[in-house]
Amino acid sequence: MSYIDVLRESKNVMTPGSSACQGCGGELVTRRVMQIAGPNSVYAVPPGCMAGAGTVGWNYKSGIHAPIHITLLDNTAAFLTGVSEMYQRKGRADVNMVAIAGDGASADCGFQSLSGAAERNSKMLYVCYDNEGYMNTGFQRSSTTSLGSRTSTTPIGSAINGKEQQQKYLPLIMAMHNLEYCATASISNMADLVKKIEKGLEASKKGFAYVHIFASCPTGWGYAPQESIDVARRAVKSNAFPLWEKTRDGFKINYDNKKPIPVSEFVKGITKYKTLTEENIASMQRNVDSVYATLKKLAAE
Ligand SMILES: Cc1ncc(C[n+]2csc(CCOP(=O)(O)OP(=O)(O)O)c2C)c(N)n1
Ligand code: SF4
Ligand SMILES: [Mg+2]
Repeated sequence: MSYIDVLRESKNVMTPGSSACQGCGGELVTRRVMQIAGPNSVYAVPPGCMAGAGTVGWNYKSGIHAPIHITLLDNTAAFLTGVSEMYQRKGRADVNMVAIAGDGASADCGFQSLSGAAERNSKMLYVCYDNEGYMNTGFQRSSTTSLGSRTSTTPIGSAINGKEQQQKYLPLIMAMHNLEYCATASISNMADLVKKIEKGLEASKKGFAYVHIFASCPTGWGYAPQESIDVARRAVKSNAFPLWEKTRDGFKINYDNKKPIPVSEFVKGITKYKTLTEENIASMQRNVDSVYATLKKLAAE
């Protein structure tokens, strides 16, 4: 079935009229993941934009047509492990266990819980929507925020010029947990994203599945809402966000970029990168090339 058919024939578990900003990448991720996993699922969503905008909805008039829990920021995977265990014991392995968590809740605050559940191979699909920051509380930097980004805790001024560190590459760290399934996806490549959520759900019946999704944020990053998909596409095309997956058969690059566009093309027009120096861009390019070279080697093995 084509991905259009999958989406057309599935129920929209998230009601229309969420209170996310226009053009929100995280909202698109949440809506699509829930559409594919469906209502026969238990969802766990930690505090963040998607808990606020998607789960609670607008004036309590919209929300999610499925059981959903707002976990703590730092315990999503541990919480869902308990729920998953209970459903197995009750003979309800048919119910999908799905976490939809931000980068802060996954790479920083909730990392211990995430890593623990992954190592135990707990049966669930864990989706991280990565908007590179703590957006819901005022755009603070997270460990996945990229170098040079302007955030509320890494401002642009005389003392510092945006974030001073390179971003943590969480998907590869997760792949090293010997998971049933691990992948990256982007809101710009929907056919690939749908396939990966389907594979992740299938793998979650055997153990832990992880999908890390690029989910650009117009409000926090500073670009027009209608540009979200284009920003995400440029991230993929420049290898700033490469698309790959790791199954039990090994690594595979799903979008092999023969002629990547330079990182300078990706960052163009995005306010959070407004004051990147040439040195910043060169450093980002080296980091991007180095991660991609590592992925190529892993995929060749
Ligand atoms: C332990 C703890 N610290 C801080 C908070 C406040 N808080 C709520 S949502 C949030 C941001 C979460 O960021 P992320 O997971 O990336 O999701 P996003 O807001 O970007 O969607 C923070 C810091 C909290 N709920 N719990
Ligand atoms: S601040 Fe960003 S992540 Fe949060 S709802 Fe708005 S666009 Fe989405
Ligand atoms: Mg975030």
